[in-house]
Amino acid sequence: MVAAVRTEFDFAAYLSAARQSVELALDESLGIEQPNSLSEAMRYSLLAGGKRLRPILCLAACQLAGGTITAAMPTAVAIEMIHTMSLIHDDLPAMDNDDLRRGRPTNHKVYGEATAILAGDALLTRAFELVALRSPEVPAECLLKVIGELSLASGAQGLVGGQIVDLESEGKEVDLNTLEYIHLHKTGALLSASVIAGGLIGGANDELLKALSTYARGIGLAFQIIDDILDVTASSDILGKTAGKDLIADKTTYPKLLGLEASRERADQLVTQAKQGLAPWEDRATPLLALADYITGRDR
Ligand code: GRG
Repeated sequence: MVAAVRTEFDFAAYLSAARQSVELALDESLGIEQPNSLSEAMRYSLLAGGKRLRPILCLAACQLAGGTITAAMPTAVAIEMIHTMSLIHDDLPAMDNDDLRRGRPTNHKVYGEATAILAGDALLTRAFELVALRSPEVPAECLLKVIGELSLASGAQGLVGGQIVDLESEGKEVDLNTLEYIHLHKTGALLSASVIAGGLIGGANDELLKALSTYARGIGLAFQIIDDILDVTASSDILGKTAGKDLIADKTTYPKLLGLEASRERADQLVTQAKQGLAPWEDRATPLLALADYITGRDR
């Protein structure tokens, strides 16, 4: 009798290959358009590196559901465009007023505020164009659902809603509910939409969509709790973030509200639950399980 051979999953190789294909697709998604200044500003931020977590989650969820990388790639690229747009606008003087992003001058520092706003607007609208008009392999009915998910995740019930509550909370002590609202909307919404959109394109049934949604919510929140922990522990560098850089006094964090130990436990619990939900899909869920550990720094 021949025993089934379970091949070891090489996450580093998986991540590197996924990133490479996403980078290529991102590069190809923007032509040299007129006016040139707008095109340059869009490319500057879209191709500025970054971990590409959202597109990779989208591709992995699509594959878990039984779909192909090619079918999901336009949506994966669209999601990174929405993410990039939100970073460009977040960095503006009217919002976080940041000079640096991913180790380079922010978009408005290089191109000026007006162009940065417009580059963000153009990336956001291009994202929806990609899904609606450049996903030939995906049935229109499915694309409509994907567009719905991305709209909800971007707007007042998603990123924009999280951002406004965050801005309004500046300098104030907020409670756990408000903190969680901010994180679930600013970060969780697009991470969830990435996984759900991938699942939809791959043909996931309701049971899988529900598990994917729980998975994404858990890792999204855990990602933020760990980010908060790093802000106060200054002990390591995780996911490219320099730890301990801002012990910002007026910012409410999980460790401030719950204490360090309880925050760590909460993050751990969320990741464990997120992963458990995908257990019925066994080996097919391996990339998403490994991504959960990577995103929440549990793989090091
Ligand atoms: C989307 C219509 C629309 C408007 C945007 C400005 C704004 C409204 C929202 C701000 C959202 C924001 C900046 C959320 C932070 C999300 C976050 C965790 C960013 C860091 O994500 P990583 O670690 O970054 O994946 P990289 O650089 O790796 O891509």
